[in-house]
Amino acid sequence: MLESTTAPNTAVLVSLDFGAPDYTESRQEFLLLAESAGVLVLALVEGKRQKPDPKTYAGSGKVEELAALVEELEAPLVIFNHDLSPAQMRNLTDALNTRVIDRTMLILDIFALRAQSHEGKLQVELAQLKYLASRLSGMNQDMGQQRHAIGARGPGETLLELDKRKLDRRVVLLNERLEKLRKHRQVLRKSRDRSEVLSVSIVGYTNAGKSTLFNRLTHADVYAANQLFATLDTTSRRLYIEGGEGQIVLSDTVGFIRHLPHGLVAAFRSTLEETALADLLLHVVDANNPERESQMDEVNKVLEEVGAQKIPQIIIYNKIDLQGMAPGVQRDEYGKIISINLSAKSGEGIDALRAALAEFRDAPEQQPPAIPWHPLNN
Ligand SMILES: Nc1nc2c(ncn2[C@@H]2O[C@H](COP(=O)(O)OP(=O)(O)OP(=O)(O)O)[C@@H](O)[C@H]2O)c(=O)[nH]1
Ligand SMILES: [Mg+2]
Repeated sequence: MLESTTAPNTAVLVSLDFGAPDYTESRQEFLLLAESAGVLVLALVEGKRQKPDPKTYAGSGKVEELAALVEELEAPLVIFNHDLSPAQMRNLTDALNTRVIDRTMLILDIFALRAQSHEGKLQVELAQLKYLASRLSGMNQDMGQQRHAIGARGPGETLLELDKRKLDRRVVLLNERLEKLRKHRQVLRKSRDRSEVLSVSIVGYTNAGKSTLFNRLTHADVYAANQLFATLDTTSRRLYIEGGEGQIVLSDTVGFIRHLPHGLVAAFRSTLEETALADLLLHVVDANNPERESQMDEVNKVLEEVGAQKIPQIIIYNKIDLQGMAPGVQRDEYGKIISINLSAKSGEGIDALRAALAEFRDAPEQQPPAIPWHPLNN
């Protein structure tokens, strides 16, 4: 609901360091998440702790510091880079005397902002309802008046008026609608299978450059931006590659992130299932990101959750223009393509990728995929 963000949202951000090795990256990611949600950051408050305080997460000293800052800056919102329990949320709301949201709510909000398709909107609403239902008690009572505020988009504004039964009914209804869409998708997929199309899905961490690569390959014009979760809906396009008979359909998908809210994975199951049914995955990695290894692990973890861990993968090391890396293909000792260095932005290395796709299309049996692949002439 982009139209609901007329006034800029300002907030104080809170990020606590519990000694995790990826803390710096997580903090950077948090800032980008806030920016992606359209938040104007008034201040970033940091601190070190051994473990979360059960009552207020941040501990009483930090909460005092925060309260003073919130008052001084007249901050209408505080966002935590962590997941808060309903009790913590309630205690913090009381102590800070302002609205408080956690990382999951922030991500859900970005999703609500970005959902374009009917299915995407239903999925986001379902995830929001499930999440908020478990946390009704932690919500600030004035949320009803803050309809345009971050964290209150989507079903948030009407939630407090709904009793639990109505809420459950809505969840059942949403599930039914999504199930119908899923069946429809299956029918489409069957006809696509019959027409012997090679389906290739672009997957990867958010902001890795998936949509830029998709546009580069298909000459499409899907939204690509330096934002987290710029893409929410799966887009598919036919890809023409010279030589060979079989057709290729390429899909751009939603990006993954560490600590992806659990309900979100469930809500996006049907879209992600599409990924799980692909013949080949192009796993796009921001080669320039110091956390690229852990980002790849995170992506593979989600792929496993949706049953896509056995699909052949080509790793795409993207953004080589930023590092001055050479474009090219890396193969293993059997000649199987492991990874390709390229720049979706400048186009360097794209020819190598097109050649790799043609190779996979025309001689899939020469690749040693983890699961038996159905040759096109099967
Ligand atoms: N320098 C450089 N920047 C790139 C390259 N590819 C993508 N980008 C930039 O990276 C940012 C993210 O690109 P997207 O294509 O939107 O990334 P995405 O993986 O689709 O992101 P989400 O949809 O948000 O998950 C944009 O600012 C792109 O311009 C590249 O090869 N080189
Ligand atoms: Mg994208």
